[in-house]
Amino acid sequence: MRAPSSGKIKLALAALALLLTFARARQNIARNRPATASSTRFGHPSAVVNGVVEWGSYALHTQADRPAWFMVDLQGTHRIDEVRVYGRGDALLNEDAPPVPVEVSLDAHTWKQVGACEGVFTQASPCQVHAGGAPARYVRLTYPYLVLSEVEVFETR
Ligand SMILES: [Ca+2]
Repeated sequence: MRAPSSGKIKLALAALALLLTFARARQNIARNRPATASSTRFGHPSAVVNGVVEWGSYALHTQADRPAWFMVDLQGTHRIDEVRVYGRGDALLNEDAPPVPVEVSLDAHTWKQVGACEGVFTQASPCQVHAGGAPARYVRLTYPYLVLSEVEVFETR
């Protein structure tokens, strides 16, 4: 039996590394989950979890409900590692305004704030809130009004 060439070994190792990268890639558990909002001026809440950043635009613009809220139902309890929030692409949501609290809940009644989007966050530089493994079925953002492109949720491993 002939030993495999070093080229074949390198190719096999590269393929293995690629497989491991995909296996370890974090899955956005909010994608295509049921999403609701306090109101809709433009767009639709479902577009905030459609897996697409609406570059130069946005997915949902609520009314100025003071506070407006957006919520996604993960349809099961997960330990939340990170919530990532992509703002609007045509302007800034929170140029000089208070932070956007990020809350989690098991029942959509009792909420726990796990962090907040502070300062300016955009499509190219989304807000990243680390939730420390907090158990949650629901994730909610509140603000005087909301204009969002995408919300991603990642669980701990
Ligand atoms: Ca989107």
